Amino acid sequence: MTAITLYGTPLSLYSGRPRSYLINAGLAYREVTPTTVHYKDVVLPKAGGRQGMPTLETADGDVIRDGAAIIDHYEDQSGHTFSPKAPKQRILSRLFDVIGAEGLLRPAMHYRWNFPDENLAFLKFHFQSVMPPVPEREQYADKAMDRMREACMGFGAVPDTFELVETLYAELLEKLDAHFAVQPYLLGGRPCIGDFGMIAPFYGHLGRDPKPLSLMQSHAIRLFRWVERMNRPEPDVGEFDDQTGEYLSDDQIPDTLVELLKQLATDFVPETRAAADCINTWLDQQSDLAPGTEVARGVGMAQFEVRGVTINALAQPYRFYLLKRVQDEFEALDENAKENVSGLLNACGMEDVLNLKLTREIGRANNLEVWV
Ligand SMILES: N[C@@H](CCC(=O)N[C@@H](CS)C(=O)NCC(=O)O)C(=O)O
Repeated sequence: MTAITLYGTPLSLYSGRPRSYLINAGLAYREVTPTTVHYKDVVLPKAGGRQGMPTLETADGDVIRDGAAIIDHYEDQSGHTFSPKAPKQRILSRLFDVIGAEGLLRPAMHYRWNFPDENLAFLKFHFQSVMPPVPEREQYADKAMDRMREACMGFGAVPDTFELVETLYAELLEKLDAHFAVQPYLLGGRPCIGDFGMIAPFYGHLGRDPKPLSLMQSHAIRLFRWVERMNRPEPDVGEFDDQTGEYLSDDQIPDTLVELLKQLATDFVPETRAAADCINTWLDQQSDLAPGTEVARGVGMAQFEVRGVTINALAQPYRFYLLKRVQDEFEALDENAKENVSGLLNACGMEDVLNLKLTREIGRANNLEVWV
Protein backbone atom coordinates (compact mmCIF):
# COMPACT_ATOMS: atom_id res chain seq x y z
CA MET A 1 0.00 0.00 0.00
CA THR A 2 1.29 3.50 -0.78
CA ALA A 3 1.55 5.86 2.12
CA ILE A 4 1.02 9.23 0.49
CA THR A 5 -1.86 10.41 -1.69
CA LEU A 6 -1.26 13.46 -3.85
CA TYR A 7 -4.46 15.04 -5.11
CA GLY A 8 -3.44 16.52 -8.43
CA THR A 9 -3.45 16.01 -12.16
CA PRO A 10 -0.79 16.07 -14.87
CA LEU A 11 -2.11 19.26 -16.46
CA SER A 12 -2.24 21.23 -13.20
CA LEU A 13 0.62 23.70 -12.97
CA TYR A 14 0.92 23.65 -9.20
CA SER A 15 0.71 19.84 -8.88
CA GLY A 16 4.01 19.61 -10.74
CA ARG A 17 5.90 21.15 -7.83
CA PRO A 18 5.27 18.63 -5.01
CA ARG A 19 5.09 15.74 -7.48
CA SER A 20 8.64 16.38 -8.59
CA TYR A 21 9.68 16.75 -4.95
CA LEU A 22 8.14 13.41 -3.96
CA ILE A 23 9.79 11.66 -6.91
CA ASN A 24 13.21 13.15 -6.20
CA ALA A 25 12.93 12.46 -2.48
CA GLY A 26 12.13 8.82 -3.22
CA LEU A 27 8.80 8.99 -1.37
CA ALA A 28 6.20 6.50 -2.56
CA TYR A 29 2.93 8.19 -3.46
CA ARG A 30 -0.10 7.72 -5.62
CA GLU A 31 -1.71 10.56 -7.52
CA VAL A 32 -5.48 10.82 -7.51
CA THR A 33 -7.83 13.42 -8.97
CA PRO A 34 -9.66 15.43 -6.32
CA THR A 35 -13.02 14.04 -7.40
CA THR A 36 -13.37 11.03 -5.12
CA VAL A 37 -15.91 10.66 -2.31
CA HIS A 38 -13.03 10.29 0.14
CA TYR A 39 -11.56 13.61 -1.04
CA LYS A 40 -14.87 15.42 -0.63
CA ASP A 41 -15.88 13.90 2.70
CA VAL A 42 -12.56 13.47 4.47
CA VAL A 43 -9.79 15.47 2.80
CA LEU A 44 -11.54 18.71 1.85
CA PRO A 45 -12.75 19.59 5.38
CA LYS A 46 -9.17 19.16 6.61
CA ALA A 47 -7.93 21.37 3.75
CA GLY A 48 -9.68 24.42 5.17
CA GLY A 49 -12.61 23.63 2.89
CA ARG A 50 -10.63 25.02 -0.03
CA GLN A 51 -10.73 22.84 -3.10
CA GLY A 52 -7.48 22.95 -4.95
CA MET A 53 -4.56 21.04 -6.35
CA PRO A 54 -2.14 20.10 -5.00
CA THR A 55 -3.46 18.74 -1.72
CA LEU A 56 -1.72 15.85 0.00
CA GLU A 57 -2.85 13.24 2.51
CA THR A 58 -0.15 11.57 4.58
CA ALA A 59 -0.17 7.96 5.77
CA ASP A 60 -1.49 9.19 9.13
CA GLY A 61 -4.41 10.94 7.45
CA ASP A 62 -3.00 14.45 7.91
CA VAL A 63 -3.85 16.80 5.08
CA ILE A 64 -1.61 19.53 3.64
CA ARG A 65 -2.99 21.96 1.09
CA ASP A 66 -0.55 24.09 -0.91
CA GLY A 67 2.58 23.05 -2.76
CA ALA A 68 4.98 25.10 -0.66
CA ALA A 69 3.51 23.72 2.57
CA ILE A 70 3.80 20.16 1.27
CA ILE A 71 7.47 20.64 0.44
CA ASP A 72 8.09 22.38 3.79
CA HIS A 73 6.62 19.38 5.58
CA TYR A 74 8.94 16.87 3.90
CA GLU A 75 11.96 19.17 4.06
CA ASP A 76 11.43 19.48 7.83
CA GLN A 77 11.15 15.70 8.12
CA SER A 78 14.25 14.96 6.06
CA GLY A 79 16.59 17.60 7.48
CA HIS A 80 16.23 19.93 4.48
CA THR A 81 17.91 17.72 1.91
CA PHE A 82 16.91 19.93 -1.04
CA SER A 83 17.84 23.24 0.58
CA PRO A 84 21.41 24.34 -0.15
CA LYS A 85 23.32 25.73 2.84
CA ALA A 86 25.72 28.22 1.20
CA PRO A 87 24.37 31.83 1.31
CA LYS A 88 24.11 32.76 -2.39
CA GLN A 89 22.73 29.35 -3.30
CA ARG A 90 20.21 29.49 -0.43
CA ILE A 91 18.85 32.82 -1.56
CA LEU A 92 18.71 31.90 -5.24
CA SER A 93 16.98 28.62 -4.45
CA ARG A 94 14.19 30.52 -2.66
CA LEU A 95 14.06 33.19 -5.36
CA PHE A 96 13.63 30.66 -8.16
CA ASP A 97 10.84 29.10 -6.12
CA VAL A 98 8.87 32.38 -6.20
CA ILE A 99 9.64 33.05 -9.83
CA GLY A 100 8.64 29.55 -10.88
CA ALA A 101 5.49 29.28 -8.81
CA GLU A 102 4.24 32.84 -9.34
CA GLY A 103 6.29 34.69 -11.94
CA LEU A 104 5.75 32.63 -15.09
CA LEU A 105 1.98 32.35 -15.16
CA ARG A 106 1.71 34.69 -18.14
CA PRO A 107 3.72 32.62 -20.63
CA ALA A 108 2.36 29.36 -19.17
CA MET A 109 -1.23 30.44 -19.64
CA HIS A 110 -0.59 32.16 -22.98
CA TYR A 111 0.90 29.07 -24.56
CA ARG A 112 -1.93 26.95 -23.15
CA TRP A 113 -4.96 29.07 -24.06
CA ASN A 114 -4.02 31.18 -27.06
CA PHE A 115 -3.13 28.36 -29.48
CA PRO A 116 -6.43 26.49 -29.90
CA ASP A 117 -5.46 24.86 -33.21
CA GLU A 118 -2.63 23.03 -31.51
CA ASN A 119 -3.97 22.64 -27.96
CA LEU A 120 -7.75 22.51 -27.85
CA ALA A 121 -8.43 18.80 -28.33
CA PHE A 122 -5.70 17.96 -25.82
CA LEU A 123 -7.08 20.39 -23.23
CA LYS A 124 -10.67 19.24 -23.69
CA PHE A 125 -9.66 15.67 -23.09
CA HIS A 126 -7.78 16.53 -19.93
CA PHE A 127 -10.34 18.91 -18.48
CA GLN A 128 -13.04 16.28 -18.96
CA SER A 129 -10.83 13.69 -17.29
CA VAL A 130 -10.68 15.68 -14.07
CA MET A 131 -14.43 16.19 -13.82
CA PRO A 132 -16.58 13.77 -11.84
CA PRO A 133 -17.94 11.02 -14.14
CA VAL A 134 -21.46 12.42 -14.46
CA PRO A 135 -23.51 13.07 -17.64
CA GLU A 136 -22.75 16.83 -17.41
CA ARG A 137 -19.02 16.16 -17.46
CA GLU A 138 -18.45 17.86 -20.81
CA GLN A 139 -20.35 21.02 -19.84
CA TYR A 140 -18.50 21.22 -16.52
CA ALA A 141 -15.19 20.92 -18.37
CA ASP A 142 -16.20 23.64 -20.84
CA LYS A 143 -17.06 25.97 -17.98
CA ALA A 144 -13.79 25.28 -16.20
CA MET A 145 -11.92 25.96 -19.44
CA ASP A 146 -13.74 29.27 -19.87
CA ARG A 147 -12.72 30.27 -16.34
CA MET A 148 -9.10 29.45 -17.15
CA ARG A 149 -9.21 31.48 -20.40
CA GLU A 150 -10.35 34.41 -18.30
CA ALA A 151 -7.60 33.78 -15.77
CA CYS A 152 -5.11 33.82 -18.65
CA MET A 153 -6.24 37.34 -19.59
CA GLY A 154 -6.15 38.28 -15.91
CA PHE A 155 -2.45 37.36 -15.79
CA GLY A 156 -1.83 39.85 -18.57
CA ALA A 157 -1.85 37.72 -21.73
CA VAL A 158 -4.12 39.74 -24.02
CA PRO A 159 -3.70 40.48 -27.76
CA ASP A 160 -1.77 43.71 -27.03
CA THR A 161 0.85 41.81 -25.05
CA PHE A 162 1.12 38.60 -27.09
CA GLU A 163 4.17 39.73 -29.03
CA LEU A 164 6.01 40.78 -25.88
CA VAL A 165 5.10 37.58 -24.02
CA GLU A 166 6.39 35.50 -26.93
CA THR A 167 9.60 37.50 -27.32
CA LEU A 168 10.38 37.25 -23.61
CA TYR A 169 9.64 33.55 -23.67
CA ALA A 170 11.89 32.89 -26.67
CA GLU A 171 14.71 34.71 -24.85
CA LEU A 172 13.98 32.75 -21.69
CA LEU A 173 14.13 29.41 -23.51
CA GLU A 174 17.56 30.37 -24.80
CA LYS A 175 18.89 31.25 -21.32
CA LEU A 176 17.43 28.13 -19.74
CA ASP A 177 18.81 25.94 -22.49
CA ALA A 178 22.27 27.48 -22.10
CA HIS A 179 22.19 26.81 -18.34
CA PHE A 180 20.98 23.23 -18.56
CA ALA A 181 23.65 22.56 -21.17
CA VAL A 182 26.27 22.96 -18.42
CA GLN A 183 24.42 21.95 -15.25
CA PRO A 184 21.82 19.21 -14.65
CA TYR A 185 19.87 21.45 -12.21
CA LEU A 186 19.84 25.13 -11.28
CA LEU A 187 22.61 24.87 -8.69
CA GLY A 188 24.61 21.94 -9.98
CA GLY A 189 24.12 18.21 -9.62
CA ARG A 190 21.16 18.21 -7.26
CA PRO A 191 17.72 19.80 -7.44
CA CYS A 192 16.97 22.59 -4.96
CA ILE A 193 13.70 24.13 -3.78
CA GLY A 194 14.00 26.57 -6.70
CA ASP A 195 14.01 23.70 -9.22
CA PHE A 196 10.72 22.48 -7.76
CA GLY A 197 9.20 25.96 -8.10
CA MET A 198 10.41 26.23 -11.68
CA ILE A 199 9.07 22.84 -12.73
CA ALA A 200 5.53 24.03 -11.94
CA PRO A 201 5.08 26.08 -15.13
CA PHE A 202 7.59 24.04 -17.11
CA TYR A 203 5.89 20.69 -16.65
CA GLY A 204 2.09 20.96 -16.57
CA HIS A 205 1.86 23.72 -19.17
CA LEU A 206 5.06 24.60 -21.02
CA GLY A 207 6.54 21.09 -21.09
CA ARG A 208 3.37 19.18 -21.88
CA ASP A 209 0.74 21.13 -23.85
CA PRO A 210 1.30 20.50 -27.58
CA LYS A 211 2.22 24.06 -28.68
CA PRO A 212 4.81 24.93 -26.01
CA LEU A 213 6.11 21.35 -25.90
CA SER A 214 6.94 21.53 -29.60
CA LEU A 215 8.68 24.88 -29.04
CA MET A 216 10.73 23.43 -26.21
CA GLN A 217 11.66 20.29 -28.11
CA SER A 218 12.75 22.23 -31.17
CA HIS A 219 14.45 25.22 -29.46
CA ALA A 220 15.57 24.07 -26.02
CA ILE A 221 16.56 20.40 -25.93
CA ARG A 222 18.58 20.75 -22.72
CA LEU A 223 15.64 22.41 -20.98
CA PHE A 224 13.41 19.60 -22.17
CA ARG A 225 15.87 17.14 -20.62
CA TRP A 226 15.71 19.00 -17.28
CA VAL A 227 11.91 18.73 -17.36
CA GLU A 228 12.24 14.97 -17.90
CA ARG A 229 14.93 14.67 -15.24
CA MET A 230 12.84 16.52 -12.67
CA ASN A 231 10.17 13.86 -13.00
CA ARG A 232 12.38 10.80 -12.74
CA PRO A 233 13.68 9.06 -9.61
CA GLU A 234 17.06 8.14 -11.09
CA PRO A 235 19.72 10.83 -11.71
CA ASP A 236 19.25 10.76 -15.52
CA VAL A 237 22.34 12.91 -16.11
CA GLY A 238 24.06 10.83 -18.79
CA GLU A 239 25.06 13.84 -20.88
CA PHE A 240 27.09 15.45 -18.06
CA ASP A 241 30.70 14.78 -17.04
CA ASP A 242 30.01 15.66 -13.41
CA GLN A 243 27.65 13.11 -11.94
CA THR A 244 28.36 13.75 -8.26
CA GLY A 245 24.78 14.61 -7.38
CA GLU A 246 25.92 17.60 -5.28
CA TYR A 247 25.37 21.33 -5.35
CA LEU A 248 28.25 23.31 -6.88
CA SER A 249 31.07 23.69 -4.36
CA ASP A 250 32.12 26.92 -2.62
CA ASP A 251 28.80 28.67 -3.20
CA GLN A 252 29.55 28.96 -6.92
CA ILE A 253 26.88 30.56 -9.09
CA PRO A 254 27.44 29.82 -12.78
CA ASP A 255 27.37 32.74 -15.23
CA THR A 256 24.54 31.02 -17.06
CA LEU A 257 22.37 31.43 -13.96
CA VAL A 258 23.15 35.15 -13.72
CA GLU A 259 22.16 35.54 -17.37
CA LEU A 260 18.97 33.58 -16.71
CA LEU A 261 18.03 35.75 -13.71
CA LYS A 262 18.71 38.94 -15.68
CA GLN A 263 16.23 37.72 -18.25
CA LEU A 264 13.64 36.76 -15.64
CA ALA A 265 13.99 40.16 -13.95
CA THR A 266 12.69 41.87 -17.11
CA ASP A 267 9.08 41.43 -16.08
CA PHE A 268 9.34 39.81 -12.64
CA VAL A 269 10.73 42.95 -10.98
CA PRO A 270 8.34 45.56 -12.46
CA GLU A 271 5.40 43.24 -11.91
CA THR A 272 6.36 42.59 -8.29
CA ARG A 273 6.80 46.32 -7.67
CA ALA A 274 3.41 47.14 -9.18
CA ALA A 275 1.72 44.27 -7.33
CA ALA A 276 3.20 45.42 -3.99
CA ASP A 277 1.88 48.96 -4.62
CA CYS A 278 -1.53 47.66 -5.58
CA ILE A 279 -1.88 45.29 -2.61
CA ASN A 280 -0.50 47.81 -0.11
CA THR A 281 -2.97 50.44 -1.33
CA TRP A 282 -5.74 47.89 -0.89
CA LEU A 283 -4.47 46.98 2.59
CA ASP A 284 -4.51 50.68 3.57
CA GLN A 285 -8.20 50.75 2.74
CA GLN A 286 -9.12 47.66 4.80
CA SER A 287 -10.03 48.99 8.21
CA ASP A 288 -11.83 45.80 9.21
CA LEU A 289 -9.55 43.04 7.92
CA ALA A 290 -9.55 40.82 11.02
CA PRO A 291 -6.48 38.67 11.76
CA GLY A 292 -7.13 35.20 10.40
CA THR A 293 -9.07 36.40 7.36
CA GLU A 294 -8.32 34.17 4.38
CA VAL A 295 -6.07 35.79 1.79
CA ALA A 296 -7.83 36.15 -1.55
CA ARG A 297 -6.13 34.99 -4.73
CA GLY A 298 -5.99 38.52 -6.12
CA VAL A 299 -6.79 41.98 -4.82
CA GLY A 300 -6.93 44.20 -7.87
CA MET A 301 -4.91 44.68 -11.02
CA ALA A 302 -1.31 45.83 -11.06
CA GLN A 303 -0.26 47.93 -14.04
CA PHE A 304 3.34 48.05 -15.20
CA GLU A 305 5.43 48.54 -18.31
CA VAL A 306 7.89 46.20 -19.94
CA ARG A 307 9.84 47.37 -23.00
CA GLY A 308 7.24 50.04 -23.69
CA VAL A 309 4.27 47.66 -23.46
CA THR A 310 1.69 48.15 -20.69
CA ILE A 311 0.64 45.00 -18.85
CA ASN A 312 -2.27 44.66 -16.43
CA ALA A 313 -2.03 41.60 -14.24
CA LEU A 314 -3.79 40.30 -11.14
CA ALA A 315 -1.94 41.43 -7.99
CA GLN A 316 -1.54 38.24 -5.96
CA PRO A 317 -0.61 38.42 -2.28
CA TYR A 318 0.72 34.84 -2.41
CA ARG A 319 3.74 36.05 -4.43
CA PHE A 320 4.78 38.05 -1.35
CA TYR A 321 4.16 35.15 0.99
CA LEU A 322 6.87 33.28 -0.94
CA LEU A 323 9.06 36.34 -1.45
CA LYS A 324 9.16 36.91 2.30
CA ARG A 325 11.01 33.62 2.61
CA VAL A 326 13.76 35.03 0.37
CA GLN A 327 13.86 38.16 2.52
CA ASP A 328 13.86 36.21 5.82
CA GLU A 329 16.70 33.98 4.62
CA PHE A 330 18.64 37.09 3.66
CA GLU A 331 18.07 38.71 7.07
CA ALA A 332 19.40 35.58 8.77
CA LEU A 333 22.78 35.86 6.98
CA ASP A 334 25.86 37.47 8.50
CA GLU A 335 27.05 40.84 7.16
CA ASN A 336 29.70 39.41 4.88
CA ALA A 337 27.26 36.96 3.30
CA LYS A 338 24.66 39.71 2.94
CA GLU A 339 27.16 41.79 1.00
CA ASN A 340 27.97 38.88 -1.33
CA VAL A 341 24.31 38.12 -1.93
CA SER A 342 23.46 41.79 -2.54
CA GLY A 343 26.28 42.01 -5.09
CA LEU A 344 24.94 38.94 -6.87
CA LEU A 345 21.34 40.19 -6.91
CA ASN A 346 22.57 43.54 -8.24
CA ALA A 347 24.40 41.79 -11.06
CA CYS A 348 21.14 39.99 -11.91
CA GLY A 349 18.93 43.10 -11.83
CA MET A 350 17.10 41.48 -8.91
CA GLU A 351 18.24 43.75 -6.03
CA ASP A 352 14.69 45.08 -5.49
CA VAL A 353 13.34 41.68 -4.47
CA LEU A 354 14.79 42.19 -1.00
CA ASN A 355 12.78 45.38 -0.44
CA LEU A 356 9.42 44.74 -2.06
CA LYS A 357 7.16 43.86 0.86
CA LEU A 358 3.56 43.98 1.91
CA THR A 359 2.59 46.14 4.86
CA ARG A 360 0.82 43.18 6.44
CA GLU A 361 2.14 39.67 6.87
CA ILE A 362 0.59 36.47 5.60
CA GLY A 363 0.55 33.34 7.74
CA ARG A 364 -1.17 29.97 7.63
CA ALA A 365 -4.07 28.69 9.70
CA ASN A 366 -6.24 25.65 9.10
CA ASN A 367 -4.42 24.97 5.82
CA LEU A 368 -5.25 28.42 4.42
CA GLU A 369 -3.15 31.51 3.88
CA VAL A 370 -4.47 34.18 6.22
CA TRP A 371 -3.70 37.81 7.05
CA VAL A 372 -1.79 37.91 10.32
N1 LIG B 1 -0.72 28.35 -3.77
C1 LIG B 1 -1.21 27.10 -4.28
C2 LIG B 1 -1.91 27.33 -5.62
C3 LIG B 1 -2.62 26.08 -6.13
C4 LIG B 1 -3.53 26.34 -7.31
O1 LIG B 1 -3.83 27.46 -7.65
N2 LIG B 1 -3.92 25.25 -7.95
C5 LIG B 1 -4.90 25.33 -9.01
C6 LIG B 1 -4.71 24.18 -9.98
S1 LIG B 1 -3.11 24.18 -10.75
C7 LIG B 1 -6.24 25.18 -8.38
O2 LIG B 1 -6.53 24.19 -7.77
N3 LIG B 1 -7.02 26.24 -8.45
C8 LIG B 1 -8.31 26.28 -7.84
C9 LIG B 1 -8.31 27.03 -6.52
O3 LIG B 1 -7.24 27.41 -6.02
O4 LIG B 1 -9.41 27.23 -6.00
C10 LIG B 1 -0.04 26.13 -4.40
O5 LIG B 1 1.09 26.60 -4.58
O6 LIG B 1 -0.23 24.93 -4.24
